[in-house]
Amino acid sequence: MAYWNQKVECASREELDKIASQNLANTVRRVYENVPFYRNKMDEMGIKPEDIKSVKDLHRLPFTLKQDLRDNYPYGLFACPLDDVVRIHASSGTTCKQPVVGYTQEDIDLWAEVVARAIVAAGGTKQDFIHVSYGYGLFTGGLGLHYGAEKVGASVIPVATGNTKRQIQIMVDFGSSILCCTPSYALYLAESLREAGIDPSTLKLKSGIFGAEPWSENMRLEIEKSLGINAYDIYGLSEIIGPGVSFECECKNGMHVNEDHFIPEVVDPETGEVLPDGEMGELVFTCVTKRALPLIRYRTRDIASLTRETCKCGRTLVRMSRPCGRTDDMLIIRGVNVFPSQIESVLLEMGQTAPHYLIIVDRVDNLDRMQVLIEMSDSLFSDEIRKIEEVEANIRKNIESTLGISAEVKLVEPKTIERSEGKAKRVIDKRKI
Ligand code: DLL
Repeated sequence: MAYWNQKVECASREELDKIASQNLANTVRRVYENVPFYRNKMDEMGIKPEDIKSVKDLHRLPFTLKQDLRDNYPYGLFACPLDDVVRIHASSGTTCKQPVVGYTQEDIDLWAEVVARAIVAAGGTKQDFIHVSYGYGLFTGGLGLHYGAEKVGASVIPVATGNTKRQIQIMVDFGSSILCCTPSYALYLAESLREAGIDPSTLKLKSGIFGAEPWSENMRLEIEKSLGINAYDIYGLSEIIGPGVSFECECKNGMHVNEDHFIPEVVDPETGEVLPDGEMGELVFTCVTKRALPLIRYRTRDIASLTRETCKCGRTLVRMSRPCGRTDDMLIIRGVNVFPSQIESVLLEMGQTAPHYLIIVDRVDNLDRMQVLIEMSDSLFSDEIRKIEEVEANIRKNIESTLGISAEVKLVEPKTIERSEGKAKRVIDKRKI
C-alpha cells in the first residue's frame, strides 16, 4: 500500500474531525474579517465567527452559489490582498464571466499536495513518466496534474490537448507510464492507437487518472481493456481548487475526499437540508485551508453520496460516489429525470456499438422527443441491414426499460460523431422551455 501522506490519509475519524474543526474556525474568522459578502451574510443570519467551533456547526453557515461568484466577478470573494495572488484560473465553459479563481503560493502548494495523494494512490512514483493531456491554460486540469506530478518527483510530460498523432508518438518514444486526460479522450486515444496499428501492450502505459467529466463503471472497463491499464477517477472543480478535491485508490470504490482541506456535505438540492451518509444529494464543499478563495459551503450542483465506512486501502478519508449527474444538467424528458450517464451505461453494457453517442432532445408538437445517435462498430457497420435494425431495436428496448421513457435510436456510421479532446459534448437540448 502506498500513500503520499499516510499520517493524514489514514488518521482516525477523531483526528480528522479535529483538524477540520480547527481549520474551519480559522477560515470562518478570516472570511468574516476579509470578505464583505460573507460578513454581510453572517450578520444577516446573526452568526458570529466564534459561534463556529467545530464541523458540527458547519450547517449553520450560509451557502455560496455559483451566482455569488458571478455577482462578485472577478475578485470580490477573495480573502487575501491581490498582491498575494500568484495564479488565476477559471472554470471550463464557453460563457463569459465564468467564475474566476485565485491561488496564493500556499494554495498552489496545497493543490500539489492533494494531487500528489491522487497520483500515488493510482500507483504513481518518482520513476513514472506522467503524460498530461488535460488542457493547460485557464482550465485547472493541466497545471493541476502537472504540479502534483512534480511534487511526487515523477517526470511530467506536459503534452496538453490536441494533435493525437503526436500524443501517440510521444507515448511510444518518451515511455509515458501514466496518462492523465478526460475519460472520453482516453477512449479516443485507444481508438487512434488501434488505427495506427500499435498494440497498447507494447507501450509502457500502466495506469490513467481520468476525470473532469462524468463517466461510468462500464466506461472504465472499456478504457482498461482497450489501453491495457488501470483507470482511476479524480474529481474536482475550479471553485474549490481544481482536480484533487477527491481521488480513487486501488479499491476503485468511491473517491477519497481530501477532507483536511475540503469538508464535504451532501444536501437536499431543494431544501438545502443536510442529508445522512449514503443518501444521494447535492455535494457541498467548504475550503478550510485556502488563502485566496476559501469558499464556504459551495453548492457544486453535482449529485453524489458520501460514506465513512472504512476502505480496504487503509485510508480513512470520507469517500464520495461518482457524481451521477448535476442538478443543472439533468434532463427532464416527458416528466422523467434522465442522466446522460444512464444512457451511456445501457450502451456500454450491451457492448454492440462504439462508445460514442450523442443525445438530441427536442420538442415536437408539444411532446419531448429524445433521439440517441450511436456510432456503429466497424464490424457492425459491415453487417447486413437486418442485423443493424435488430441492434437498434434492442437498444431502444433497453433504454426504455432502464429509463422508463422511449427514445428514437439511430445507428450512424463509424467516426461521424464529433470527437472531443476535452470534455465530450453528449447532449444537444434543442427545446426552448
Ligand atoms: O473539471 C477540474 C478537473 C480537472 C477535475 C481534471 C478532474 C480532472 P471544472 O472545469 O471547474 O473543473 O469543472 C468541474 O466537472 O463540478 C463536475 O460536474 C465535473 N467533474 C469533474 N471531475 C469529475 C469526475 C474540473 N471525476 C465540474 N466525475 C464538476 C464526474 C466530474 N464529473
